[in-house]
Amino acid sequence: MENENSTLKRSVLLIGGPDAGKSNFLFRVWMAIDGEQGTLKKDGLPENLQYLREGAEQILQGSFAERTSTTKDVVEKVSINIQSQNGSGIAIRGCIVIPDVPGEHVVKICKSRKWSELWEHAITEDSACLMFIRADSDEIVAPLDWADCIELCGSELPAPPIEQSALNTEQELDATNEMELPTQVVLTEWIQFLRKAFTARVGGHFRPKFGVLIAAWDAVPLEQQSRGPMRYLKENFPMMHQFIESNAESFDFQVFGVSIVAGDLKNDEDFRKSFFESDPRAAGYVIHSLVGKKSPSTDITLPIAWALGIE
Ligand SMILES: Nc1nc2c(ncn2[C@@H]2O[C@H](COP(=O)(O)OP(=O)(O)OP(=O)(O)O)[C@@H](O)[C@H]2O)c(=O)[nH]1
Ligand SMILES: [Mg+2]
Repeated sequence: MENENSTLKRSVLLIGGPDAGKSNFLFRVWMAIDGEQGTLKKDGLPENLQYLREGAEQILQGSFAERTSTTKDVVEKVSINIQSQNGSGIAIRGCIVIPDVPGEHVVKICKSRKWSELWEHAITEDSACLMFIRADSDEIVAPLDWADCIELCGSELPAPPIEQSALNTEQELDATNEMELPTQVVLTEWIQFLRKAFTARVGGHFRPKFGVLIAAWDAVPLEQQSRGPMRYLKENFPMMHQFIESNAESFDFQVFGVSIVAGDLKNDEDFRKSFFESDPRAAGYVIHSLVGKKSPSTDITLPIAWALGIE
């Protein structure tokens, strides 16, 4: 990656429960890569062009793309060839592989506490993780208080009892019980599953990049927006926030706020009108603290570029 024209093959794992904003982010990122508007630019056409185009088309027509589980029952493994330059101006060409997995699958793995083949093979020294939480989603199972967490997880922060030796089949995952786990418990457990898998497959010394994306940042109440995404996490998902704060040696964490079109295409008709009046391909932003202080960026590819080590 440090040599001129160096190539990288990297995978970025999109992780999150149902309705967390993963697919819409992916489609919006493809629009930016395709239109060469951000840090990442396309280098040829991806294999899953149809899937990406259909999703992007829906957004351009003024609706959010549909939830993955309602439209398909297979995991879309998207690979996009990209070119970019790193901070020192060195040209980078590579391929990013992004599985777009229905959120139900992520929850089932947590409940069954068994890893699946898909994730096992996705963990390499070239992978980074982006975990999604969507502000204001009806699918978020409310945060618990500490006492409930301890009762559910057996300790203040849940230990990862995942069985990597016994990989789950999709049928086994389907048979998992229907108990509803709070979203922050699912996500915190997932961070630990991933750590365990990275340690087993790459080594304990490896410190993967791990971005937490608060999707639909436009739906966050204004006074919370002004305090930034890390504070949002602390106020709304305190257990997960504490886990991140106390495990900085295990992962290179960053928290982003992301709005794919800078408003709500579903519920805000005035916004929808203004979306068509301006350039729909240029809408959207990322709130980040990569330069120390909280800043906005119109480069929607930024979290992926960061995860690839390019930003
Ligand atoms: N206001 C607003 N809503 C968003 C944004 N991104 C996503 N949404 C909403 O979130 C819903 C779910 O987004 P998806 O991208 O389908 O979420 P997902 O994580 O892929 O969901 P599954 O496929 O069920 O795992 C969308 O239908 C939109 O209503 C955003 O930037 N702003
Ligand atoms: Mg989806």
